[in-house]
Amino acid sequence: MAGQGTNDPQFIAQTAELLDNAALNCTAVDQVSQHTPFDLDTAYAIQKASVGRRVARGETHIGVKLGFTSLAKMKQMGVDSLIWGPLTSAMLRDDGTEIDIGEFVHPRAEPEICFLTRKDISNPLSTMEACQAVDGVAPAIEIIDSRYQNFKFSLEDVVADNCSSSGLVVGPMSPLRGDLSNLGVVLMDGGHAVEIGSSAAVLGNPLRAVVSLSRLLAETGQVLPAGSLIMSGGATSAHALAPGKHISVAVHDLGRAEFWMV
Ligand code: OOG
Ligand code: MG
Repeated sequence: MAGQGTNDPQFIAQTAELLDNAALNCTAVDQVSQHTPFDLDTAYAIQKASVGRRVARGETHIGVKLGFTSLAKMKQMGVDSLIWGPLTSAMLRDDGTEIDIGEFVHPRAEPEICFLTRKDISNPLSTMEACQAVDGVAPAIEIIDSRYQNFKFSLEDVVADNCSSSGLVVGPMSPLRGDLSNLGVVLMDGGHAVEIGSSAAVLGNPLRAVVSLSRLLAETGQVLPAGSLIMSGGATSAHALAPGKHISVAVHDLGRAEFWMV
């Protein structure tokens, strides 16, 4: 959808600042596209500018996340296309740590599968090549936090808001062995299962997230350096967080990751 904001450098810079400040101040803002429509390319330009502001503050790139790789997530948020965005050093939290809810607007947790890359990725990979490009795989929890009121957005809005990226907790990395295509995934809140699914929910096999990402990198002429993390996308709907919650994810064969929200 083209619109007033499309390709307007001033609109791109201002919107990046608005969304970056909303994240810094933990305040929600109006959906940008409702005031000023803009297209998807412009949304990625805003994302790039807002991540650039993080980098200017000293954060470094640690990898990439994919979003809406499962039907559960697409249905929950009412969108239907895969999205992607950079992850930065400030987002990565230790497994088992306490995380302060005061750093977020209205955070939610998602059970994910995370990959660590062994090689630079810049060309389209087959599934076999994706296996060779990956050094390890881990159970992970993504903390998403939309900077928009009520977690309501269009596809363009959420891309501009760096795909709601906010935090990630990555469990122990294992070498890639065996089939990842149908591993049980459980998201627990206080030890009780609140979301139950399978790694199959993520594009039929989470390794396809690496394949999809390799195509996006090739299309946009970017290189994802070796040693990067790839978050393959929530396997189930996201779960709302509150202080006092102990959140954990268990993925069959891969183990667990957890944090305490305080
Ligand atoms: C956008 C982020 C989606 C996923 O794993 O599908 C995402 C959102 O739902 O706010 O991280
Ligand atoms: Mg996610």
